[in-house]
Amino acid sequence: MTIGTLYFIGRGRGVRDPEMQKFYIATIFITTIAGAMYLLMATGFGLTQVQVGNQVLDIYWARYADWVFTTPLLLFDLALLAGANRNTIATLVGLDVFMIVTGVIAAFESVAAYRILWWGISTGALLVLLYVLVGTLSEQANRKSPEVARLFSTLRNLTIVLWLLYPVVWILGTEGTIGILPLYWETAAFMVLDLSAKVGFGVLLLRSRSTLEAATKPE
Ligand code: RET
Repeated sequence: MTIGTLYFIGRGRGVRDPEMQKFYIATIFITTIAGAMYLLMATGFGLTQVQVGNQVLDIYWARYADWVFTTPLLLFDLALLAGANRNTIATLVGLDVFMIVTGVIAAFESVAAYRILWWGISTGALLVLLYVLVGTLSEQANRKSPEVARLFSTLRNLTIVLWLLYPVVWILGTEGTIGILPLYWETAAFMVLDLSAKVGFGVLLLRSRSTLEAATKPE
């Protein structure tokens, strides 16, 4: 995450246009926040325990602290690229924060059945969010130049695939209480997802300055 941050700072050097700077600011914050939250998890502070029946679950709460800030920033990047209006951005960010907060409730709930219930509510919000991404936001992106529309659809598809895997890892992992995926493998899976959804996403987004320039120009 830190290497990603430094790389994004490097890419952003010399960008003077305030509209274009938004992409760099958002993307740099994404990996900076994630780096800090991973440090928190590595040093043990980001971990807590929740008792569910006679099971004690290890919950990395720092994950949620990361996601509640970084996922809106990722959506902001996508919305900026698509040239979305404020209402669309507010809808996406609102759904996203709702998804993460209900995910937090799922993680801290001590009745196993209610954990699954909140997981379902959170997953429902994710599906609606992805629907807005595929519908409204894609429509807006298609009004942009072909290169912008192409970059948008690449990043949108990456987002759809990766984001859908989070609830799957969660329910199969320790949080889901079925324990198909032990904590070690769950942690590894989230790490790969986080790196791809943040650093991979950022590398693709900030790869071409001319595409970002085209995205910030009015249609
Ligand atoms: C939780 C659990 C409850 C159900 C759902 C979840 C979704 C999480 C998502 C996280 C995305 C994180 C990203 C991080 C940074 O790159 C909270 C796991 C639906 C979609 C993209």
